[in-house]
Amino acid sequence: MTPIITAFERSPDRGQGLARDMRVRWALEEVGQPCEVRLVSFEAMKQPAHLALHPFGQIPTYEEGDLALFESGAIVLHIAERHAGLLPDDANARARAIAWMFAALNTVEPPILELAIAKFVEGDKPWSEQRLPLVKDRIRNRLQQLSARLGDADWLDGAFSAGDLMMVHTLLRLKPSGMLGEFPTLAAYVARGEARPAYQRAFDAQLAVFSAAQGKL
Ligand code: GTB
Repeated sequence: MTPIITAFERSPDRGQGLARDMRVRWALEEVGQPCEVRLVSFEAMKQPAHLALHPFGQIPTYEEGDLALFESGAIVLHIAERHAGLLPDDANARARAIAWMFAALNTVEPPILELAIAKFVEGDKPWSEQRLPLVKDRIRNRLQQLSARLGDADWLDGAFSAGDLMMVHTLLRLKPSGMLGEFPTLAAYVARGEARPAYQRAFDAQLAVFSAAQGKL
């Protein structure tokens, strides 16, 4: 059964692949599973039909037969558990790969999201200039720790896994800030992720949506 995912009709990132449908698209490409994509506007996301799929009125969602899922982490884990290619067979290595997925979402992503909020939501507040360096230092702390753990390995724990997919996509959100460049080990790690053919196919697919929407303007 071909799964259906949702994505922005017009992504605010202008097709840079930073929205979270990209993680799901990438995971599906890695395992060779085609999908249908239903595009939703910001308005439609807040309507009952979409809220029935996603209680917080966001993308991405994932439908497959009777199953409806939300949360990019849960969706990628579901894909990784049902198809070969994103989780190791060995039970302990599998558990560690899943731990890296959680680390991306619960430990590395929160300070990165704080930066987006500090810049785009709180940027006009009088205290914003004082807060920004603190937020950036919290990110640097995490990046330093992650960089030390990765060392000169290609991936976080053996072969590429769903943990790397989630971590690379989380780090990509930092690209516009230039902060990744301060950590060459992580910049190279992200570049390795981006160089994967599955990433490229997923990136091109989401960019095509943005380009088509631009054409309709
Ligand atoms: N925890 C959820 C998950 O991982 O699935 C978070 C989902 C989420 O934040 N979805 C966002 C959304 O639907 C899109 S991805 N927002 C609409 C709303 O809340 O009304 C977040 C995102 C948005 C924009 C950029 N960008 O422009 O760079 C990057 C990431």
